[in-house]
Amino acid sequence: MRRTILCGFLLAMMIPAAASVFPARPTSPRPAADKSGLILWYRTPARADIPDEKDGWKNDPQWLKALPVGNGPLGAMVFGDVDKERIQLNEESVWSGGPADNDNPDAYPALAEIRRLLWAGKYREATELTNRTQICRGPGSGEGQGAKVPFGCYQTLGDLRLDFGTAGPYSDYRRELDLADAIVRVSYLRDGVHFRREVFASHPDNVIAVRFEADKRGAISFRCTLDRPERFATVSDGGSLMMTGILDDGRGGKGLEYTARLKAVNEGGSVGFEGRELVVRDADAVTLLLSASTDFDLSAPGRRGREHRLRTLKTLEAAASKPYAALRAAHTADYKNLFDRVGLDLGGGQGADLPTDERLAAYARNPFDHGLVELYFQFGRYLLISSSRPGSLPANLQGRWANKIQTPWNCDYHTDINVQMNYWPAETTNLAECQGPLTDLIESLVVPGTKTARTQYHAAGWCLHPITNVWGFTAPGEHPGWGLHLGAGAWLCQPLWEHYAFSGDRNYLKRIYPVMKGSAQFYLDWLVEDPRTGRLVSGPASSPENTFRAPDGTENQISMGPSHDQEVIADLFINLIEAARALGIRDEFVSKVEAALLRLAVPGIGSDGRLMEWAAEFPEVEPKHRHVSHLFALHPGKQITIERTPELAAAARRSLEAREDGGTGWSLAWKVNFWARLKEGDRALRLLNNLLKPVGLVDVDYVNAGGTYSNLFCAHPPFQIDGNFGAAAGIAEMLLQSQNGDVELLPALSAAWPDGSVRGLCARGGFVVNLRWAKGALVNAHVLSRNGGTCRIRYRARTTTVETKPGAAFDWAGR
Ligand code: FUC
Repeated sequence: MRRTILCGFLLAMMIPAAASVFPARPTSPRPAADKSGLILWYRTPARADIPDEKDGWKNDPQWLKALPVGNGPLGAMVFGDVDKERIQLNEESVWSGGPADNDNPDAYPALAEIRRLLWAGKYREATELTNRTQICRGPGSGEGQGAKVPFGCYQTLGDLRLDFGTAGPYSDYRRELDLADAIVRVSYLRDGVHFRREVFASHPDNVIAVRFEADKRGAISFRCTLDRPERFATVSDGGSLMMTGILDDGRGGKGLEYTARLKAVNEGGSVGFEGRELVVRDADAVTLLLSASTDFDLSAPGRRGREHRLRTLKTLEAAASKPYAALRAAHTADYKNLFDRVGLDLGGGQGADLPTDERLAAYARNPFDHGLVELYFQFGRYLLISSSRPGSLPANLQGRWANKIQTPWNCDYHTDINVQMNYWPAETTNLAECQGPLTDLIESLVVPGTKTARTQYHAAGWCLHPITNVWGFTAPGEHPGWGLHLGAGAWLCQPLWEHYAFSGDRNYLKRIYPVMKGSAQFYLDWLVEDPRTGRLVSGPASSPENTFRAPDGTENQISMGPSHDQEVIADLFINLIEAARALGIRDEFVSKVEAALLRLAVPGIGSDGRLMEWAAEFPEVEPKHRHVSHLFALHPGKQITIERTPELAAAARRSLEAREDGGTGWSLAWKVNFWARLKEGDRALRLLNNLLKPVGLVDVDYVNAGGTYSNLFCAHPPFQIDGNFGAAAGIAEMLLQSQNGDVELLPALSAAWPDGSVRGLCARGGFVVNLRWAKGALVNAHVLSRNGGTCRIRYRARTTTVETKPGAAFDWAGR
């Protein structure tokens, strides 16, 4: 059985205006969505004296207790130990490897035969040929162990280690991460003296600042140094410590160079250097400042050449010339400008009295501490602000925080769900600027992706597969089962379009239109006509990363026209047509895309009522597989909706039921969003609660044990940040949706949150929405229109249309 999923979306719906729209008072009162209790806090330190594993996938229990700070390019994990502090450091471009040519010219000559075999039902033969030909040339990602091959690996910058030379008892210990000002604080009492530390990563000054204070003069003494698990030398250099090194280029040669510099600014006492240690004696207060960089340059040929030695020195000197209070004030003002745009109140409160690790455990027993959901939501926003700023690299698999040399999956950019999910909250939770690095990365893929498209597939335009890195890797992976995801390019174009849909920024649209066009160009060449149906299909292709049992008995991933590819390509084509319309482009190319869109094969509904994952009803080998790629059109796509494609929405629901409510961290987060799109708030919350399940720090059950570590990092496991971002987006999606062309209020409010408010969520069309609800029903919506234009606003079955002026707001009570 087949249903068309496309026409519904293409029809613009006009719904007549209704009454009860009030212009807002000039200064609308803020709903009570401003919480002071946005704090992660703990009664014990993360221990600094237990070494991490240098490589691999095992969790490091102490590191997962530490607390993250970041400013975009720089990140740090603060342990807060008392006698020996450890601050593990990251810089965005500390990547081993280098540019490589992995495109495989053997791919194209085999394509036609693979397609023929697949259509003839000869899956075994097709797979054998695919496995031999549709893969990258050379070592590729090193099967996820890329540290020593050219693909490379995102790595730790190293550690700032402090030794206070103390021992013995202390009391009144507390460490916290305050999301309100993005500062980690540590305090304790020893021998009658109160010691306090503060750590933050300043975006305006591009340094990490570590402040030590005590309520007794001359009480602060320590020795500190910078080190790294490998490839480093630390020396004192004109009043600062300098750690330098050269990373592995994966070919036995010299990779990126890095520099990290540390300076101490003391009040009282003295600062000196002994060997590779910086020594502070008897100070009243001290500020340590750290700057770091590599010679990586995304826009340079070979992606290298940025001056970093002098730049890090200048950055450090500039920061050191400012009083600590000024540095701190600049940091908080800059951070708050982003963070304070959104407030969420789900009626939580009491739980904040418990340390966060205990709170998480208590929530698993009794999930009524809605303040924890507020905290988790805002923590997601905090992490995005901290790992992705204009001009930085995008947030990778661990955001910015990674403590190893060989990090899991190379801590790269996976493009078959993970990097996209990282950016789901950017638009809806009012952090659109933080999306900038993703746009830059995608643009940087066009040149290498054009070569890949040409070499592998003799196709125009650009393409990529399920992984990329900072070096512009666009070839397939080492095995087609996971590595032949050609839907990635279309999927990456979606956040580009969405940025325009939310902002209405035509200059941005002009900038990214060629990127979308290049991707569409590729698919026009790549799609082939299915001889049985006459429809256009993608293939050979996998449905990321799921396996089916083929009619010939083989366990297989490769087929023609899996639903996921068909859906992402449809999404791209639809968005491209809209983009062309918005830019007034009417040319032959757009006509070709329109014609291809109408010929695209669309997902079917199986005999069991589920949305089909493949073009045929293959049984899955792993029915609860973590990827749910064939539901892309439900979320983050928009082609399946309850209103316009009710049968497909019902089929998607069946598929979700069959996948059940478990999964890895990001899989659970995705399911929160799916259920929100199906407008089932309680089910969405159930998934969120599964994600908030505390996860042990030691054992890694990589497949099906997603949850949350005590520092609120998402457990894939191991730690992977996409679930943090996906869940933050999912919570927003429960409260506001706009993919349907209207601004829908409280579409998936859970009965567990009867009273609450949210401030500052964003809807497509440039609308910023504040909501208040009570007893499960909307009390008031306050909508600010950034760009003017028509706002069709909706609550349950009620809809009204408001013509807005730029900068003006209106109130609506849903009646
Ligand atoms: C994809 C997923 C895995 C993991 C990895 C980084 O391969 O299937 O679960 O998230 O990316």
